[in-house]
Amino acid sequence: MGVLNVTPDSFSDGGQFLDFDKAVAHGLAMAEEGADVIDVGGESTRPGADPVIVQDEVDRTRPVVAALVRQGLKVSIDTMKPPVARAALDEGAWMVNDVSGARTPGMLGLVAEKEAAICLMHMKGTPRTMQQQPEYEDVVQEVGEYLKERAEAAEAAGVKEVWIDPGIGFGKTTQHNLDLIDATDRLAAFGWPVLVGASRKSFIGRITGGEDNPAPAEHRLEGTLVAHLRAAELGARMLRVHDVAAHRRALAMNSAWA
Ligand code: HH2
Repeated sequence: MGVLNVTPDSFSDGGQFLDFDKAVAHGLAMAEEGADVIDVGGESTRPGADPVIVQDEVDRTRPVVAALVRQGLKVSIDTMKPPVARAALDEGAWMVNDVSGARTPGMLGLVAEKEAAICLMHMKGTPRTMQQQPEYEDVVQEVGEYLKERAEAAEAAGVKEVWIDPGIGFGKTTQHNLDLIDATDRLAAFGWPVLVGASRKSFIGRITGGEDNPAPAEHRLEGTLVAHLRAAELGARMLRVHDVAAHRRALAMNSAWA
């Protein structure tokens, strides 16, 4: 899954694809590089990000989704807001990728009605507050129980294709992120396909550059690849990535031993 942020403020590529033509060109380029799905988002969820009003988010994402669907691409819409999801689904999007686990009333019913897929992600708190000293008794247990509860709610609402995602970096310390990636097999054992998104996230910068001198987003590719290959080995079925070509090469090499 290639990341396409149509936002001014995403943490690693904010502002690069706010322009319609640039966004569509980047989506097509990622598909060319081997992305099976393009994840279009119109609101940054980086720690501390300000919420975006609904109409702005629709205006940013809808034309891009429509253009990519017209080109034959499989598109997901990264949103927590049912009206934004509806606009994208009306344009032919395949999946709603909801970082809040589809807790907004009406979201699950909408996805069921449109016969779309959903990705349910775990987040502790909101993007504004989530990195303020997150604590868990047992992070894997807690995230697993949450995802199971949300996936069962989605199925009860009539959604036919459900994906789950531990939400790397969403209300988690470095150690929580490492533990969750290492527990991909335990999450996969629930039976729903698992999506993992560690791409360029700040814990990778802290590990590879050090706590005092974290590596900036543009120097996090190697760390991202190692984290994602580990998740893939443990059963992740989709990886949400900014650097598609590098991931295709790394995955091809990794599978040479299979
Ligand atoms: N991470 C981000 C956004 N959406 N969706 C899923 N399912 N899983 C993730 O891990 C995930 C996600 C954050 O990354 P990015 O889109 O690059 O940044 P921003 O939220 O600042 O736009």
